[in-house]
Amino acid sequence: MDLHQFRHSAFCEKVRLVLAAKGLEANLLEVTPGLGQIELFRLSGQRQVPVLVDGGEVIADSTAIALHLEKRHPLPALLPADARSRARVLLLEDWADTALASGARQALLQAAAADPVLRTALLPEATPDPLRRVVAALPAGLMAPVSEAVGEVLAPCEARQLRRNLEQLAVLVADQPYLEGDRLSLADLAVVAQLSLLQFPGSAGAPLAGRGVEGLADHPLLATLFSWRDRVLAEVGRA
Ligand SMILES: N[C@@H](CCC(=O)N[C@@H](CS)C(=O)NCC(=O)O)C(=O)O
Repeated sequence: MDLHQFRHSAFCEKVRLVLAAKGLEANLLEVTPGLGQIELFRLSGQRQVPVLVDGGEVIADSTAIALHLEKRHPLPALLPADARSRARVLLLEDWADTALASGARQALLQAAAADPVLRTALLPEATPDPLRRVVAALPAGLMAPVSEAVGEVLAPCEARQLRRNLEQLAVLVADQPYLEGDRLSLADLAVVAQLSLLQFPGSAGAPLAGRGVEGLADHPLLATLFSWRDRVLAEVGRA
């Protein structure tokens, strides 16, 4: 299998986690933003990552990929057999992929505008060194209005709602190992993937590991949530 990806995309991380949970391996092919996406369009009919090529099948979208893998490799199951439980998993997964994903992405971009280490580490692998240096040297005062202009800033009420939702998640995992039922599911993996944008796990390597969005990555009420995230990563062998 080939996984066309962006290294730092949470949706690609979600697929990598599904592969890891099922003990599967895929060649990770880094897509160059822009030019590489034209190739991706030729391959899949759309330009977003992740795209999985499995034999003759080309599958775009992290949920479609997860469902494809679940069908091809049913064990260990990431979707419960019970219909109600499965419905809760799919609803949670969709919440993680939409509201949580959008809040986490905007919060990270906002944090990166203020943190030169964060924003250079997030640049695509192929970024030439001179451009990296230019990006690192951009003053935060210049970055903020650009982020605002392209709508990539969380309004204070959205930032508050993101924090509250994360606090609710922390309550859910404080005394149970999984978001739904008594085994790992797609809901856990979808949430874990997005949480990695807010506080980068050890596997992100230096200088990203442990860094993240100030006020969330270091929020005392969210410590349980990030420990749960690390435990889930360890369970799929990604600690
Ligand atoms: N619903 C899609 C979302 C995928 C997505 O948003 N991918 C982003 C990277 S995180 C992307 O490819 N962005 C590039 C673009 O839109 O041009 C999924 O679950 O896979």
